[in-house]
Amino acid sequence: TRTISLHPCRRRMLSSCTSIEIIEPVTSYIEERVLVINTGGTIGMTPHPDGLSPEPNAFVKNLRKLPFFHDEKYAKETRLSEYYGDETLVLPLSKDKKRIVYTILEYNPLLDSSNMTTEDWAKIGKDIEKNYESYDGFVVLHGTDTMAYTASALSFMCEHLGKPIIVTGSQVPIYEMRNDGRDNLLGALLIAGQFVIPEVCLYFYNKLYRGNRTTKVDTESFNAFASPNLTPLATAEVGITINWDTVWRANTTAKFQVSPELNRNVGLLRLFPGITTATIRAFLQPPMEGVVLETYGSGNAPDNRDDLLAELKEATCLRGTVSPFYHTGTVLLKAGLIPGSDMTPEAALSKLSYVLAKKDLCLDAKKKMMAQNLRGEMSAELAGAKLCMRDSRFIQAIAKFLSISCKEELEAIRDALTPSLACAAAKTGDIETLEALKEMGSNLCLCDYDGRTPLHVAACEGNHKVVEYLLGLGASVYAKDRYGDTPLSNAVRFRKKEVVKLLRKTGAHFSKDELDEAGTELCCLAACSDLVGLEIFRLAGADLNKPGYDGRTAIRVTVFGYEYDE
Ligand code: ASN
Repeated sequence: TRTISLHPCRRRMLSSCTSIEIIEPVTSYIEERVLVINTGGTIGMTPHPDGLSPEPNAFVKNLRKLPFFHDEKYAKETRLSEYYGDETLVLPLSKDKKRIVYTILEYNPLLDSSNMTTEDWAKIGKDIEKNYESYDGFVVLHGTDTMAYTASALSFMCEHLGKPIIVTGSQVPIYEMRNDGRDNLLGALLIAGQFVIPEVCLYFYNKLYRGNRTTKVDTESFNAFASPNLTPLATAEVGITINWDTVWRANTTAKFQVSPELNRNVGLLRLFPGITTATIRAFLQPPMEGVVLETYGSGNAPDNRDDLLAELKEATCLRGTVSPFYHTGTVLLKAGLIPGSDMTPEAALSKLSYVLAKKDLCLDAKKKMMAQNLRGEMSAELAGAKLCMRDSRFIQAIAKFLSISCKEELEAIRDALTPSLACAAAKTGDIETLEALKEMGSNLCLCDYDGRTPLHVAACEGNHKVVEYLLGLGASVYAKDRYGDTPLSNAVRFRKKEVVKLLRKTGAHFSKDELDEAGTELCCLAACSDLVGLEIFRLAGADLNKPGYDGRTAIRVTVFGYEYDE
């Protein structure tokens, strides 16, 4: 006998058939279904007198002959074609014991991606929507020339996405002996079928990228794409490693839908030295409704060109990678342009096209939407330390809530939150939480908004164990809060004798000012016969013979009292 985790109808069909030969012993198969939408591109092209062009009705037939793309034996045993049709193939069993059953939907005509338009993007989107519930993942075969545009556009059109959509293709047709098409298609199928990455991705040369972060950088190399501002979501080397910290998750409970309307009255204008006002004016003429402006450096434009700025002020544009370090950068902000953060031009343009097509939004709402991070296409302006997030459910939950898109942002959020959390844990003596924060990659020596470190707090509380734990992690006994207090001065003030001893053992000491001022403090303690207080000061390194503000020492006050001298 053997168990096959199949679609119930197919299982019924198989069980009613007595002629199936049972070859393998008890095995449990999980079938994952992937829809491959073949739009064209080099991957399926063959040579023609005028150069390479797409070959219709050949792709499935050819894949069927390749054993690593189709397990004929399994297909026969499970009567795959009978159930799903001739366009459906099945990969050999994956390392994780999964069967990826994929169906190829071939477009007619197949296109070189240079011929693609927004209508083609909408068609892909609609086909995914139509088939969304029947498949676990989607692969879109596409030419490389405009692949980054399509991947970006799909990422915006697909709202509340919960399944992987992976766009791929190749530099060399799959039919040639040396080609990159086989690896790219196989990698995309394996990822789409086995991992729930709810993003529109681009897979190329062993790397899975967030689609709206990519750009084509090479026409000669198999390594044709780059994601300049975001690390890959996954790498497929000996094993497939998913970088789950970076994977984008829609912050929503809404159902998947495709919004296929796109506004075509958008443009991409690259500034260049000496660009004329006439060029800009002509470019901004109706029917143009939105322009992505590619600027210099970190978002700079000439600040001595009032003519140019006046033209831009008239328009509503989106600025490319921007940080207003220079005066030449702030002039554009003042002209009313929306900063585009680190978006690629492809992502900025398709986002603009998507946002401008929203009929129910006013211009202000559209502007706001342009500045928002909708699908992880841009990074929030947060500095991030280079630490690994590993497995923090708490930070993940916050990230999800805030719609954080990348590892750097997660790290920045963690670094902003954990000092306060660690201080709170130190207050309650909760070493377990401190340990969990440390596991997350947090630095427990960092201070909160008041400059207070967990060691300051633990010292106030006199929690010997926590102090010991923090010192063991390298917490500094010299850290000063905004009031200039060290953990030692805190421990003295709160009369935590054992902690004072421990801190002193670790090298803590009073500052020169504290030593100078200690005389008066000691006299006060002596006047109240506070022996414990005096002892703590002594342990902290104070000189009991130090005179107070009026020249008297604590010993003198103890022996004679204040009244005596008066
Ligand atoms: N011209 C082809 C295309 O974009 C290039 C390719 O796929 N490598 O369709």
